[in-house]
Amino acid sequence: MPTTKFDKESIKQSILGKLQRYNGRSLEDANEHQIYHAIASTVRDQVMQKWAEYRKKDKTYLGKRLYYLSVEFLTGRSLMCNMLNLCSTDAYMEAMKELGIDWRKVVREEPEPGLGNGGLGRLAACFMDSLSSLDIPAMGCTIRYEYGLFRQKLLNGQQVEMPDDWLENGNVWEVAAMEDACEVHFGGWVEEKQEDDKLIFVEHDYNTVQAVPYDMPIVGYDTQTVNSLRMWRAKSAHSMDLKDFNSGNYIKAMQEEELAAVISKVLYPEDNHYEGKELRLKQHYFFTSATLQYALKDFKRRFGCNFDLFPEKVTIQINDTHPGLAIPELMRLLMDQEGLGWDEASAIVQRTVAYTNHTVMSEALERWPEEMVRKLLPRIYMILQEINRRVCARLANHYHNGMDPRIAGMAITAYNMVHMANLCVSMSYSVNGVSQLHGQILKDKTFHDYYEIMPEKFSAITNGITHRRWLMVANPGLRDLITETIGDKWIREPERLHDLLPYRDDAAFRERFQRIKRDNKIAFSNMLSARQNMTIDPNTLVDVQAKRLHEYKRQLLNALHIMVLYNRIMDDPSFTMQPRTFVFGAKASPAYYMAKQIIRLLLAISKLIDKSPRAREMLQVVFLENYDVSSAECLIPAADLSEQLSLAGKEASGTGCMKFMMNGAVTIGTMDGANIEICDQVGLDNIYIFGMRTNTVHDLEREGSYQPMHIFETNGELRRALTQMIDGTLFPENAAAVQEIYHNLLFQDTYYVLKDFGSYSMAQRRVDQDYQDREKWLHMAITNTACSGIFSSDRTIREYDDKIWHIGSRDWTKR
Ligand code: 26Q
Repeated sequence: MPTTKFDKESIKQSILGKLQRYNGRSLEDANEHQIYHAIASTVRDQVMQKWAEYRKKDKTYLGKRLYYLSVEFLTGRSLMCNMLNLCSTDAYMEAMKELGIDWRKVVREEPEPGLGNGGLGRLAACFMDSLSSLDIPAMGCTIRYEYGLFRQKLLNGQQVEMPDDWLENGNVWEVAAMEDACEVHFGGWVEEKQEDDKLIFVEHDYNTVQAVPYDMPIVGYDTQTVNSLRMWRAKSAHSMDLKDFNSGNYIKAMQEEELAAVISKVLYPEDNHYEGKELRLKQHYFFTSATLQYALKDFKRRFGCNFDLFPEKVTIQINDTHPGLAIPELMRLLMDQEGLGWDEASAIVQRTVAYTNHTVMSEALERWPEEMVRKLLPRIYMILQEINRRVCARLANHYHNGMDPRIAGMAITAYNMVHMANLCVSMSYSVNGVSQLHGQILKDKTFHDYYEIMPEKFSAITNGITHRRWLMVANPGLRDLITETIGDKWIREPERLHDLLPYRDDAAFRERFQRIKRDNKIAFSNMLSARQNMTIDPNTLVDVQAKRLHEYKRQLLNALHIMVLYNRIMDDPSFTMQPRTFVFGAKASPAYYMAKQIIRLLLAISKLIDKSPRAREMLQVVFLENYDVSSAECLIPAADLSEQLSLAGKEASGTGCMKFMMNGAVTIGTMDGANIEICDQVGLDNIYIFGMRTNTVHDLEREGSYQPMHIFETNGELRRALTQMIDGTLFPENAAAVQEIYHNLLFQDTYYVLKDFGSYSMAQRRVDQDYQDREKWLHMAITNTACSGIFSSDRTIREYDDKIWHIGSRDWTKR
């Protein structure tokens, strides 16, 4: 098959042709959505051609494959990244220009697949981009949620959730793979019977759900690889037939369809928080089981029943514990379907599954009531019990004491709960943390007892972000400046961004760097004006905190600091400061009351400042509605200051911090997660570090004697800002609106906001002074971009491959 050409002229013809064929329209009377669809379909043709070529070669591939299982993939829009990775951006840009199409308007028409909450889901998406770009054969596996993360509206000073019907107008980037549809079973009971000296297990009376995969192509940057992101959709296993219809079972059949389809209906909006909902357990088992059935089928196609080879040919990386049922499910398939014994099956699993932990917050640790698991997944439950029995027996043996108190903490089932993290640690061959500090905390605290027994399993691999989306696509101005300055080698080897370091002192380079930042602020302001009817002043310092709303991330530190600035301005007519625009982007989980209260507080602060012309000269607070991947791509390149305020020891890594840094924002942050490594890269002169260190926090937590009231009593500025939450200053109509925040901070302050406030406020003073020294600030900003290469997810994926997977890049010269 000849390769179709995708030069400017053929692109133009293709776009016009598609408009005519799909819509019966010429360009002049097509709307933006129709034009988007025509362009996306043209790009899609090119992707499909590559995909077909890749698949053909992949059929004969006999090496190892990665399955990356994650309950979330926050991919963001695909159009621009696909153009980039196909190396067609220039041709498309010229074609669009000649057709008089404004690409910025077209891009906006693509619905964003919001199939994730935050960091964990976005990490999975960055990993897919890097895997394909490094020619590593991999499949991402997840759920095709009909509704992604809710759309956030701000109404009457509060967050309101709306459904995210992202599939409403179809999805150009997916293809159903009916040939790989399979069945997943729930409920029923298990018969144990003897068959030729062998105990076998037969499942009865279960409910069947059909799992249908939809594949999304993941194109590598200038490579031949097109991996797939496989999204499983649940539907009823029984198709309705005429008999049902006539016998009055039509309604029943419809109800069955509804019951099955609900499994892939909606993404749970909880981030870093666990709730033991049965439907969620169903979701986890549903996509894990479907994925493993497929992995086994593909293995058998390649190697028959030679299961000894399985761990050499398949690696299953589980993104947190959510797909942890892969462990008992693989055992079930190997034993009940393939006839292997327990020991063989268990040995295979323990050489195949690798686990990444993403949080040390106890409220996020996944635990399921045993009774729920037993009822919903009876065979899986039996296997879990047997795993538990063997693990505990081994521990008893190890401690020479069956009653050792450590055993209960390490057991898979204890106190009527199934403890997923313990299952994953005990049965995986690798357990990794997502930053150096986090990896250390896993060893010292979270999984300390396991670490003592099996230290070789543990590692720390610092997260990364794809510099293709987060720099090349999101910030074309900076991308071009970099390439003009140091050539284009940095694209394949992002650590070469270091070559920019000497240009920190080059006046012409600085000037252009500053100009690009300013243009990005204007572009952000334009987006704001279109979306929320607001603008920002591009001459101000743009100070951004954008991430999920959570108490441990301490948006409250930022809020209190803004109130302190407001009071200084209002109290002292001679007070001046560098004018600042504070931007917040954050969704709160709908059931997380405190988080929603904090949004109310931020909106009230914004309103208070807007009312005062004097304060508005120096301050503006913007709450960006519905923060998502697309708005992040516009916001992050506009930022001067990146707020990373988590309590030390709580943010496993953070990845937003890396995106800001790469785009030339300077970080103000605690010694937590990846901030520490950013600090290692840029040095203390190019970052604002404040607050307690992890060991101090841990000491305070142990002592339990922290009294935030003492700080309230001694710090007047802070006391005033806190009091304004409840004295009618912020909420004139309802002074008690956010009183829980006030009380919490004064009497509890679980995340030591008051404790760290003084240090934060001092760091902010330095920011204010330094920003006014333009040369100094630019020097810092450029240093941040120049040192950000190590945070490319290409480095992260190489590390996973070297330390955990051992797959290697595909060598396209061999079969
Ligand atoms: C728990 C139990 C049952 C069901 C769901 C959950 C659940 C869901 C989402 C638990 C946690 C999450 C999300 C976690 C998350 O996003 N963690 C972030 O992961 C990033 C990538 O490694 C890190 O950079 C962040 O520090 C971490 O907070």
